[in-house]
Amino acid sequence: MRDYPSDRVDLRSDTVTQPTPAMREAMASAVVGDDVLGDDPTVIDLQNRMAEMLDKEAGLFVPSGTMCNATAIRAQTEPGDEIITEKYSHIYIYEGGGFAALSGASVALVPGKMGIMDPIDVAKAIRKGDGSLGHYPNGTLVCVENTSNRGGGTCYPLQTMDAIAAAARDRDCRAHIDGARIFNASVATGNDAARIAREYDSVSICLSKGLGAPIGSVLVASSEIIARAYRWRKMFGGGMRQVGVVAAAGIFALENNIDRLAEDHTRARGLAEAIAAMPSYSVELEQVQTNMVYIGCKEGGADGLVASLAQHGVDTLTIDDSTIRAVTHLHITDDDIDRAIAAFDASQ
Ligand code: TLP
Repeated sequence: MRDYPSDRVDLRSDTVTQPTPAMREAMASAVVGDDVLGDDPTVIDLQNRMAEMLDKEAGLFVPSGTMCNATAIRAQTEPGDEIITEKYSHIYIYEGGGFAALSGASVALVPGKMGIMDPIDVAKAIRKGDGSLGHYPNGTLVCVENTSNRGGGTCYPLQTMDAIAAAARDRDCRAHIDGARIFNASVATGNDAARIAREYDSVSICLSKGLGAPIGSVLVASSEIIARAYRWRKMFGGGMRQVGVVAAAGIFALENNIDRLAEDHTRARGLAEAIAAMPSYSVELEQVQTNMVYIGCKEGGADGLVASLAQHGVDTLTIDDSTIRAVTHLHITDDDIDRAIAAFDASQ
Protein backbone atom coordinates (compact mmCIF):
# COMPACT_ATOMS: atom_id res chain seq x y z
CA MET A 1 0.00 0.00 0.00
CA ARG A 2 1.21 3.49 -0.74
CA ASP A 3 2.02 5.36 2.43
CA TYR A 4 2.43 8.85 1.05
CA PRO A 5 -0.05 11.19 -0.54
CA SER A 6 0.55 10.83 -4.27
CA ASP A 7 -0.73 8.57 -6.99
CA ARG A 8 2.30 9.19 -9.17
CA VAL A 9 5.06 6.62 -9.51
CA ASP A 10 8.05 8.74 -8.55
CA LEU A 11 11.21 7.02 -9.73
CA ARG A 12 13.33 10.19 -10.02
CA SER A 13 15.44 9.28 -7.02
CA ASP A 14 15.41 7.53 -3.66
CA THR A 15 15.78 11.06 -2.24
CA VAL A 16 12.05 11.64 -2.81
CA THR A 17 10.94 9.43 0.07
CA GLN A 18 8.73 11.09 2.63
CA PRO A 19 8.71 10.23 6.33
CA THR A 20 6.07 7.58 6.96
CA PRO A 21 3.51 8.00 9.78
CA ALA A 22 5.61 5.76 12.06
CA MET A 23 8.77 7.77 11.31
CA ARG A 24 6.89 11.02 11.94
CA GLU A 25 5.76 9.66 15.29
CA ALA A 26 9.37 8.92 16.23
CA MET A 27 10.29 12.47 15.20
CA ALA A 28 7.41 14.02 17.14
CA SER A 29 8.35 12.25 20.35
CA ALA A 30 12.13 12.79 20.08
CA VAL A 31 13.91 14.11 23.15
CA VAL A 32 15.94 17.10 21.99
CA GLY A 33 18.58 19.47 23.27
CA ASP A 34 20.83 22.03 21.59
CA ASP A 35 23.27 20.16 19.38
CA VAL A 36 25.56 23.18 18.96
CA LEU A 37 25.86 23.18 22.74
CA GLY A 38 26.41 19.42 22.50
CA ASP A 39 23.45 18.24 24.56
CA ASP A 40 20.93 16.83 22.10
CA PRO A 41 20.67 13.21 23.29
CA THR A 42 18.98 11.96 20.10
CA VAL A 43 21.76 13.35 17.89
CA ILE A 44 24.39 11.85 20.18
CA ASP A 45 22.58 8.50 20.04
CA LEU A 46 22.42 8.56 16.22
CA GLN A 47 26.10 9.49 15.89
CA ASN A 48 27.14 6.75 18.30
CA ARG A 49 24.98 4.11 16.63
CA MET A 50 26.30 4.93 13.19
CA ALA A 51 29.92 4.94 14.39
CA GLU A 52 29.35 1.56 16.01
CA MET A 53 27.67 0.11 12.91
CA LEU A 54 30.64 1.17 10.79
CA ASP A 55 33.17 0.25 13.50
CA LYS A 56 34.70 3.74 13.62
CA GLU A 57 35.49 5.82 16.70
CA ALA A 58 33.06 8.69 16.21
CA GLY A 59 30.23 10.14 14.12
CA LEU A 60 29.05 13.61 13.13
CA PHE A 61 25.49 14.43 12.01
CA VAL A 62 25.35 16.83 9.06
CA PRO A 63 22.43 18.18 7.00
CA SER A 64 23.24 16.59 3.63
CA GLY A 65 25.36 14.07 1.78
CA THR A 66 27.05 16.91 -0.07
CA MET A 67 28.04 18.64 3.17
CA CYS A 68 29.15 15.30 4.59
CA ASN A 69 31.59 14.79 1.70
CA ALA A 70 32.66 18.45 1.87
CA THR A 71 33.51 18.28 5.58
CA ALA A 72 35.29 14.94 5.07
CA ILE A 73 37.41 16.43 2.27
CA ARG A 74 38.12 19.66 4.14
CA ALA A 75 39.07 17.80 7.33
CA GLN A 76 41.55 15.58 5.48
CA THR A 77 43.21 17.90 2.97
CA GLU A 78 45.01 21.25 2.88
CA PRO A 79 44.44 23.91 0.20
CA GLY A 80 46.56 22.99 -2.82
CA ASP A 81 46.22 19.25 -2.19
CA GLU A 82 44.59 16.96 -4.70
CA ILE A 83 41.75 14.48 -4.24
CA ILE A 84 41.55 11.36 -6.38
CA THR A 85 38.15 10.14 -7.51
CA GLU A 86 36.25 8.44 -10.31
CA LYS A 87 35.44 10.42 -13.44
CA TYR A 88 31.65 10.34 -12.88
CA SER A 89 31.66 10.37 -9.09
CA HIS A 90 29.09 12.45 -7.25
CA ILE A 91 31.88 14.47 -5.62
CA TYR A 92 33.15 15.50 -9.05
CA ILE A 93 29.92 15.73 -11.07
CA TYR A 94 27.19 16.81 -8.68
CA GLU A 95 28.63 18.80 -5.78
CA GLY A 96 29.10 22.13 -7.51
CA GLY A 97 32.89 21.87 -7.47
CA GLY A 98 32.79 22.15 -3.67
CA PHE A 99 36.11 20.33 -3.32
CA ALA A 100 37.75 23.27 -5.14
CA ALA A 101 35.75 26.13 -3.62
CA LEU A 102 35.58 24.91 -0.01
CA SER A 103 38.78 22.88 0.31
CA GLY A 104 41.01 24.51 -2.33
CA ALA A 105 41.72 21.05 -3.71
CA SER A 106 42.34 20.01 -7.29
CA VAL A 107 41.11 16.67 -8.57
CA ALA A 108 42.72 13.72 -10.35
CA LEU A 109 40.07 11.77 -12.22
CA VAL A 110 40.27 8.01 -12.54
CA PRO A 111 38.38 5.99 -15.18
CA GLY A 112 35.84 3.48 -13.94
CA LYS A 113 34.22 0.37 -15.34
CA MET A 114 30.56 0.68 -14.37
CA GLY A 115 31.80 3.29 -11.90
CA ILE A 116 34.29 0.92 -10.29
CA MET A 117 37.91 2.12 -10.21
CA ASP A 118 40.83 -0.26 -10.68
CA PRO A 119 43.30 -0.04 -7.75
CA ILE A 120 46.19 0.19 -10.26
CA ASP A 121 44.63 3.27 -11.88
CA VAL A 122 44.07 4.80 -8.43
CA ALA A 123 47.71 4.18 -7.49
CA LYS A 124 48.88 5.81 -10.74
CA ALA A 125 46.69 8.86 -10.13
CA ILE A 126 48.16 9.70 -6.69
CA ARG A 127 50.74 12.41 -7.30
CA LYS A 128 53.17 13.92 -4.80
CA GLY A 129 54.99 17.25 -4.84
CA ASP A 130 58.24 15.71 -3.59
CA GLY A 131 60.53 14.71 -6.45
CA SER A 132 58.43 16.55 -9.06
CA LEU A 133 60.48 19.79 -9.06
CA GLY A 134 57.45 21.33 -7.42
CA HIS A 135 55.25 20.55 -10.40
CA TYR A 136 52.70 18.25 -8.78
CA PRO A 137 50.21 18.85 -6.01
CA ASN A 138 50.04 16.38 -3.13
CA GLY A 139 47.40 13.73 -3.67
CA THR A 140 46.17 13.25 -0.11
CA LEU A 141 42.62 11.82 -0.28
CA VAL A 142 41.18 9.03 -2.41
CA CYS A 143 37.36 9.12 -2.57
CA VAL A 144 35.50 5.93 -3.46
CA GLU A 145 31.74 5.93 -4.12
CA ASN A 146 30.01 2.72 -3.04
CA THR A 147 27.45 2.10 -4.43
CA SER A 148 28.47 4.01 -7.52
CA ASN A 149 25.52 6.15 -8.60
CA ARG A 150 26.51 6.95 -12.21
CA GLY A 151 28.00 3.46 -12.48
CA GLY A 152 24.40 2.26 -12.26
CA GLY A 153 24.16 1.63 -8.52
CA THR A 154 27.04 -0.83 -8.72
CA CYS A 155 28.86 -2.36 -5.75
CA TYR A 156 32.62 -2.53 -5.29
CA PRO A 157 33.99 -6.05 -4.72
CA LEU A 158 35.49 -6.23 -1.23
CA GLN A 159 39.00 -7.00 -2.48
CA THR A 160 38.86 -3.92 -4.74
CA MET A 161 37.82 -1.75 -1.79
CA ASP A 162 40.73 -3.11 0.26
CA ALA A 163 43.23 -2.80 -2.60
CA ILE A 164 42.30 0.85 -3.25
CA ALA A 165 42.69 1.69 0.45
CA ALA A 166 46.06 -0.10 0.49
CA ALA A 167 47.20 1.81 -2.62
CA ALA A 168 46.27 5.05 -0.88
CA ARG A 169 47.96 4.12 2.39
CA ASP A 170 51.18 3.03 0.60
CA ARG A 171 51.34 6.52 -0.91
CA ASP A 172 50.72 8.37 2.33
CA CYS A 173 47.21 9.22 1.28
CA ARG A 174 43.94 8.88 3.19
CA ALA A 175 40.86 7.10 1.86
CA HIS A 176 37.23 8.21 2.12
CA ILE A 177 34.04 6.41 1.11
CA ASP A 178 31.11 8.37 -0.29
CA GLY A 179 28.80 5.79 1.20
CA ALA A 180 25.58 7.65 0.47
CA ARG A 181 24.18 4.19 -0.31
CA ILE A 182 26.63 1.96 1.56
CA PHE A 183 23.75 -0.01 3.08
CA ASN A 184 22.47 -0.79 -0.41
CA ALA A 185 25.95 -2.16 -1.15
CA SER A 186 25.93 -4.08 2.10
CA VAL A 187 22.49 -5.65 1.51
CA ALA A 188 23.26 -6.45 -2.14
CA THR A 189 26.65 -8.09 -1.49
CA GLY A 190 25.96 -9.58 1.94
CA ASN A 191 29.03 -7.84 3.34
CA ASP A 192 28.71 -5.99 6.60
CA ALA A 193 29.01 -2.20 6.16
CA ALA A 194 31.80 -2.16 8.77
CA ARG A 195 33.74 -4.74 6.77
CA ILE A 196 33.30 -2.77 3.53
CA ALA A 197 34.65 0.33 5.31
CA ARG A 198 37.30 -1.43 7.42
CA GLU A 199 40.37 -0.04 5.63
CA TYR A 200 38.96 3.48 5.16
CA ASP A 201 39.63 6.61 7.19
CA SER A 202 36.16 8.10 6.80
CA VAL A 203 32.71 7.26 5.45
CA SER A 204 29.75 9.53 4.68
CA ILE A 205 26.39 7.77 4.93
CA CYS A 206 23.06 9.25 3.81
CA LEU A 207 19.89 8.74 5.81
CA SER A 208 17.78 10.57 3.24
CA LYS A 209 18.18 8.17 0.31
CA GLY A 210 16.88 4.60 0.43
CA LEU A 211 16.76 4.67 4.23
CA GLY A 212 13.82 7.04 3.97
CA ALA A 213 14.66 9.85 6.42
CA PRO A 214 13.78 13.36 5.22
CA ILE A 215 17.15 14.96 6.02
CA GLY A 216 20.61 14.06 7.15
CA SER A 217 23.90 12.25 6.75
CA VAL A 218 26.47 11.00 9.22
CA LEU A 219 30.24 11.17 8.79
CA VAL A 220 32.09 8.43 10.67
CA ALA A 221 35.86 8.34 11.21
CA SER A 222 38.51 8.45 13.95
CA SER A 223 37.87 10.87 16.82
CA GLU A 224 40.70 13.02 15.51
CA ILE A 225 39.17 13.39 12.02
CA ILE A 226 35.71 13.98 13.47
CA ALA A 227 37.09 16.74 15.74
CA ARG A 228 38.38 18.53 12.64
CA ALA A 229 35.18 17.84 10.67
CA TYR A 230 33.17 19.27 13.58
CA ARG A 231 34.92 22.59 13.21
CA TRP A 232 34.43 22.63 9.42
CA ARG A 233 30.77 21.68 9.75
CA LYS A 234 30.34 24.81 11.88
CA MET A 235 32.18 26.98 9.36
CA PHE A 236 30.10 25.54 6.50
CA GLY A 237 26.96 26.56 8.41
CA GLY A 238 25.93 23.01 9.33
CA GLY A 239 25.69 23.39 13.12
CA MET A 240 22.03 22.78 13.99
CA ARG A 241 20.12 23.25 17.24
CA GLN A 242 17.10 21.07 18.25
CA VAL A 243 17.98 18.68 15.46
CA GLY A 244 17.08 15.59 17.47
CA VAL A 245 13.69 15.75 15.73
CA VAL A 246 15.53 14.93 12.52
CA ALA A 247 18.07 12.56 14.06
CA ALA A 248 15.12 10.54 15.41
CA ALA A 249 14.08 9.87 11.79
CA GLY A 250 17.62 8.64 11.16
CA ILE A 251 17.48 6.27 14.13
CA PHE A 252 14.09 5.01 12.96
CA ALA A 253 15.60 4.44 9.50
CA LEU A 254 18.52 2.44 10.89
CA GLU A 255 16.19 0.29 12.95
CA ASN A 256 13.55 -0.33 10.29
CA ASN A 257 14.68 0.42 6.77
CA ILE A 258 17.98 -1.34 6.11
CA ASP A 259 16.93 -4.94 5.45
CA ARG A 260 14.01 -3.81 3.32
CA LEU A 261 16.43 -2.30 0.77
CA ALA A 262 16.51 -5.82 -0.71
CA GLU A 263 12.92 -5.28 -1.88
CA ASP A 264 13.97 -2.13 -3.75
CA HIS A 265 16.74 -4.13 -5.42
CA THR A 266 14.34 -6.88 -6.51
CA ARG A 267 11.91 -4.32 -7.95
CA ALA A 268 14.69 -2.47 -9.80
CA ARG A 269 15.79 -5.78 -11.29
CA GLY A 270 12.26 -6.59 -12.45
CA LEU A 271 11.86 -3.16 -14.01
CA ALA A 272 15.26 -3.39 -15.70
CA GLU A 273 14.60 -6.80 -17.22
CA ALA A 274 11.21 -5.76 -18.59
CA ILE A 275 12.61 -2.55 -20.14
CA ALA A 276 15.65 -4.36 -21.53
CA ALA A 277 13.28 -6.63 -23.48
CA MET A 278 11.70 -3.63 -25.24
CA PRO A 279 13.30 -2.83 -28.64
CA SER A 280 13.40 0.97 -28.15
CA TYR A 281 15.54 0.90 -25.02
CA SER A 282 18.81 -0.50 -23.76
CA VAL A 283 19.68 -1.48 -20.20
CA GLU A 284 23.05 -2.92 -19.11
CA LEU A 285 21.65 -5.58 -16.81
CA GLU A 286 25.11 -6.23 -15.34
CA GLN A 287 24.95 -2.72 -13.84
CA VAL A 288 21.62 -3.29 -12.12
CA GLN A 289 22.93 -4.46 -8.77
CA THR A 290 20.91 -2.34 -6.33
CA ASN A 291 18.01 0.12 -6.66
CA MET A 292 18.89 1.99 -9.85
CA VAL A 293 18.09 1.46 -13.52
CA TYR A 294 19.84 3.53 -16.17
CA ILE A 295 17.94 3.33 -19.45
CA GLY A 296 19.40 4.16 -22.84
CA CYS A 297 17.08 5.58 -25.51
CA LYS A 298 17.54 7.11 -28.97
CA GLU A 299 20.05 9.98 -29.31
CA GLY A 300 18.38 13.22 -28.21
CA GLY A 301 15.33 11.31 -26.97
CA ALA A 302 15.83 11.48 -23.20
CA ASP A 303 13.75 14.59 -22.44
CA GLY A 304 10.95 13.40 -24.71
CA LEU A 305 10.91 10.01 -23.01
CA VAL A 306 10.83 11.56 -19.53
CA ALA A 307 7.92 13.79 -20.66
CA SER A 308 6.02 10.87 -22.17
CA LEU A 309 6.47 8.72 -19.03
CA ALA A 310 5.30 11.67 -16.93
CA GLN A 311 2.10 11.82 -18.96
CA HIS A 312 1.53 8.23 -17.88
CA GLY A 313 2.07 9.20 -14.22
CA VAL A 314 5.65 7.92 -14.00
CA ASP A 315 8.43 10.34 -13.03
CA THR A 316 12.05 9.68 -14.03
CA LEU A 317 15.18 11.81 -14.45
CA THR A 318 17.13 12.81 -17.55
CA ILE A 319 20.83 11.96 -17.16
CA ASP A 320 22.07 12.95 -20.62
CA ASP A 321 20.80 13.21 -24.19
CA SER A 322 20.12 9.51 -24.50
CA THR A 323 19.98 8.22 -20.93
CA ILE A 324 17.36 8.43 -18.20
CA ARG A 325 17.34 7.00 -14.66
CA ALA A 326 14.71 5.23 -12.58
CA VAL A 327 15.31 4.55 -8.87
CA THR A 328 13.23 2.34 -6.58
CA HIS A 329 12.62 3.17 -2.93
CA LEU A 330 10.30 2.52 -0.03
CA HIS A 331 7.19 4.09 -1.59
CA ILE A 332 7.43 1.97 -4.74
CA THR A 333 5.21 -1.10 -4.81
CA ASP A 334 4.98 -4.06 -7.20
CA ASP A 335 1.93 -2.40 -8.77
CA ASP A 336 3.98 0.74 -9.38
CA ILE A 337 6.59 -1.33 -11.20
CA ASP A 338 3.83 -2.77 -13.41
CA ARG A 339 2.58 0.76 -14.11
CA ALA A 340 6.11 1.90 -14.93
CA ILE A 341 6.64 -1.04 -17.29
CA ALA A 342 3.36 -0.23 -19.06
CA ALA A 343 4.39 3.44 -19.32
CA PHE A 344 7.75 2.52 -20.89
CA ASP A 345 5.96 0.23 -23.31
CA ALA A 346 3.48 2.95 -24.28
CA SER A 347 6.33 5.49 -24.73
CA GLN A 348 8.28 3.41 -27.30
N1 TLP B 1 22.51 12.06 -5.29
C1 TLP B 1 21.30 12.59 -5.90
C2 TLP B 1 21.64 13.68 -6.91
O1 TLP B 1 22.44 14.64 -6.36
C3 TLP B 1 22.27 13.17 -8.15
C4 TLP B 1 20.52 11.46 -6.55
O2 TLP B 1 19.34 11.70 -6.84
O3 TLP B 1 21.07 10.36 -6.72
N2 TLP B 1 26.73 10.97 -2.83
C5 TLP B 1 26.02 10.26 -3.72
C6 TLP B 1 26.60 9.01 -4.29
C7 TLP B 1 24.74 10.69 -4.12
O4 TLP B 1 24.08 9.98 -5.02
C8 TLP B 1 24.22 11.87 -3.55
C9 TLP B 1 22.86 12.38 -3.97
C10 TLP B 1 24.99 12.57 -2.62
C11 TLP B 1 26.25 12.09 -2.29
C12 TLP B 1 24.56 13.90 -2.02
O5 TLP B 1 23.52 13.81 -1.16
P1 TLP B 1 22.62 15.11 -0.83
O6 TLP B 1 21.64 15.23 -1.95
O7 TLP B 1 22.00 14.77 0.48
O8 TLP B 1 23.50 16.29 -0.72
